[in-house]
Amino acid sequence: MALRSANLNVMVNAAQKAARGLLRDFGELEHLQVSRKGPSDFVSAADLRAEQILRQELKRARPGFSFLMEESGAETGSDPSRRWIVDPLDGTTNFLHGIPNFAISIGLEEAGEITAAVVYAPVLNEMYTAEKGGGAFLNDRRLRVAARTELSDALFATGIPFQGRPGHLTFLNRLARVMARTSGVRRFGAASLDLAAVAAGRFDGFWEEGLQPWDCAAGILLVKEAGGYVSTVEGAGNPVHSGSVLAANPALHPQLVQLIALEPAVAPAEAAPAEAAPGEAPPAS
Ligand code: 2AM
Ligand code: CA
Repeated sequence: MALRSANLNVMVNAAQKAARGLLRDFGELEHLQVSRKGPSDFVSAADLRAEQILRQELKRARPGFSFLMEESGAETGSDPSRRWIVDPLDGTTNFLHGIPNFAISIGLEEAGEITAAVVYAPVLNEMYTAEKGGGAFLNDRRLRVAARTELSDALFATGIPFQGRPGHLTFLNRLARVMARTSGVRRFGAASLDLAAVAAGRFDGFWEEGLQPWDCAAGILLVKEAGGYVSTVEGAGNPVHSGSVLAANPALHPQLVQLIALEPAVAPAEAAPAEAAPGEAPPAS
């Protein structure tokens, strides 16, 4: 295992402490289906409790650092050049539905650059860590992005623009192109873990737009420290604060950028409906 810096230790310890509450709440969820308020209020409360623990722990260890947190927003400390970027529960929808693909994500930004990262998926017992120049790790194992170089062999992850957000048709056109040329596309619903999976070589690449810094700051450092490239979907620019993220190994990164940038040949909405196979519902008309 790599020697962790004092800051990374603070981040790991805070994540482990907050995770205990999340695990307890995740276990409680199944009993809540009949409660009057419903499970989504319960999940919001779980999210807030986790954020409070993270805030407390990080502040106790580093009193002057600033914060950017999903629930409580930005807070400038006595040291404005160092900032924790925190998502207490990435993959909230998964959590709400009893799907264990959720994580705590903590990035440390120093002078505008992400220098340390923790993405912790407590149910999966996966602790991803990285430090600038020090490599990326899953628990004790050093990570390396996948070695595949052909789009046709490659498996990608993405995120679908969520309710109320524009860009669905653009997304569907891009998805159609990537689906047609690659080994497949997955959508797991937690951007921090999608990026961690790129770092681990499980996915060959990932793209998503409309993300917040707390969804992706830590995951981006994981990919870079595992030898991958990360940019915006357009292929240039800083992805952390633009919310547009494209990550892959060095061979596939330019190929994915190019494939996504192509003009649509046929809009998915224009495609002819397929005939129903035996045992399937007929296509809606
Ligand atoms: P969240 O679970 O913390 O909300 C999935 O596409 C990614 O988008 C997740 O990392 C998710 O983080 C983020 N996201 C942000 N706002 C969202 C919303 N309203 N609905 C679904 N996903 C959202
Ligand atoms: Ca999130």
